[in-house]
Amino acid sequence: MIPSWKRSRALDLFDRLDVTGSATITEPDLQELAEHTVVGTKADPDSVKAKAIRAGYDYLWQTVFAPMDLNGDRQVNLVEFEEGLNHLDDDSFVPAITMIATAIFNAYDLDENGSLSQQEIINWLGEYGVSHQDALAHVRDMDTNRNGTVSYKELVSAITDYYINPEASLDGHWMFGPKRVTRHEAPAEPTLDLMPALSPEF
Ligand SMILES: [Ca+2]
Ligand SMILES: [Ca+2]
Ligand SMILES: [Ca+2]
Repeated sequence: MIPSWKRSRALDLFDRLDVTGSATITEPDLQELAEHTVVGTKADPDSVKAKAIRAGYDYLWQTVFAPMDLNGDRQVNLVEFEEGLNHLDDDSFVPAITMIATAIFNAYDLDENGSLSQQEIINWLGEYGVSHQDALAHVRDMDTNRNGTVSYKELVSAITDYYINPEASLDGHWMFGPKRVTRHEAPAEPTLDLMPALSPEF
């Protein structure tokens, strides 16, 4: 059972998933997200890698979002979404997220060496409008064994942790779009805080 979701996280995710701006999440939203990801990988649209990405988002729709549609209009509105999130269980969510993470990992591991280098991650997140600096910060977040690259295991645990652990500080939302607020942004008011932008625990 996934612990209850913070409303702010739920709202942010809803917004990212609703790419068509219809105030509902629909199958075409997921298809558009898949296509955006395919374009980002620069993989041949007919390649096995591209098909795996589409299959991941399709599976996510079928197993996670379609069941949230309580009134059967093939759209998940915000009320249905929040209700659905709070009844989500690992059995449906984790396999779907893992499937997409696997597809993304394979598509962006361009040299197929089984890990994502800093440059491969910069290529990937750059497609979502994530800055070079933020992409490097993501690498540091995900690279838990600090060997300078992100393994498949590190990637999947970064993504699943974000959704399953409400206290997780890791940002897993880039699967669904650009990072919007970063911890590197300058404070609104000048302060005397002289701490470095990256805290040592990262
Ligand atoms: Ca509905
Ligand atoms: Ca690689
Ligand atoms: Ca690593």
